[in-house]
Amino acid sequence: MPSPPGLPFPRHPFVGPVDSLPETLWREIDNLVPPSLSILLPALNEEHGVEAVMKRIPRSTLKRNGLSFCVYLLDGRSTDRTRAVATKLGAEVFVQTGHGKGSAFREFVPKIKEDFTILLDSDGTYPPEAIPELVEALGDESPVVLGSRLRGSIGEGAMSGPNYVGNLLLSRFASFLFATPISDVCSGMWAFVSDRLKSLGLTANGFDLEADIFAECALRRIPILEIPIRYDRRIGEPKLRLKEGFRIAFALLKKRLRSSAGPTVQKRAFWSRWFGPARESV
Ligand SMILES: Nc1nc2c(ncn2[C@@H]2O[C@H](COP(=O)(O)OP(=O)(O)OP(=O)(O)O)[C@@H](O)[C@H]2O)c(=O)[nH]1
Ligand SMILES: [Mg+2]
Repeated sequence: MPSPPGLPFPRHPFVGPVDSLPETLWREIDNLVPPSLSILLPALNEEHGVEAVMKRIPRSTLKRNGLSFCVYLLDGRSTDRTRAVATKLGAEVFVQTGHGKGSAFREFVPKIKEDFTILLDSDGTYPPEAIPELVEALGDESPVVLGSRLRGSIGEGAMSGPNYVGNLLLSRFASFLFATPISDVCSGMWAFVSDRLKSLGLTANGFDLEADIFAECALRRIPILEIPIRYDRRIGEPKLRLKEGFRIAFALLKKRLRSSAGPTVQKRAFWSRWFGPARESV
């Protein structure tokens, strides 16, 4: 027998008197199961970064908040000690079969068992200390939470001038294209209610992952709550090149055009948003 919506585990097909337990009692039993969190760390040759990030995860705060959690390294077939370091520090390692950050994330999402999910880079740029705040902000009204660097603070040397302008322009472009405001579309720190995450039709393979998450949420009218975060200088070698900015802009445009050529309901919504309500044919 499936559990009622919102309850974390399926009921056992008990027979006899147990089966007739009142609904309220089932709810009380379910409330005793602590909510769970999966912390996803995509990594490609980040042996130093992953160590710093994992050591900074505020384990005692998470436990105090009643969250059970598991750390998963989403490894892009690193050739350094990334997997060994993560395993030593207690992460479960998942090695992707495809190429790119987006593809690693998409391969792993269907395997998520935990109620909530948090995604952050393993290069020490995003603050693991902010995980509890982002997860606490999740709820029915805010199933997706974004850690915004551009509304938060940026450490010295963490983001070059051209990179800052690029992030700002991409965020403005994304907001305009999807008629949905977002301050930092390329941020690598997101939190999700896992079921809502699984419902997104993500298609990104590389660094366009975050733009893809935003586009999918906008198209499905899933609200994104923004929380300002701090962004620090990266540990280790960057993998991102400047041309990725153009690739991300192109991916956003492609997704927007495809969606307006999609099912009739979506098409109507698109045209009526720009040109007023469509006339119904009789
Ligand atoms: N699994 C996996 N992770 C990757 C891959 N490429 C990059 N990553 C990870 O994705 C995260 C973001 O990559 P970065 O190179 O830091 O890119 P960025 O944060 O956009 O740019 P920087 O400003 O250089 O930090 C890092 O934790 C990388 O290790 C990949 O092909 N597979
Ligand atoms: Mg980075």
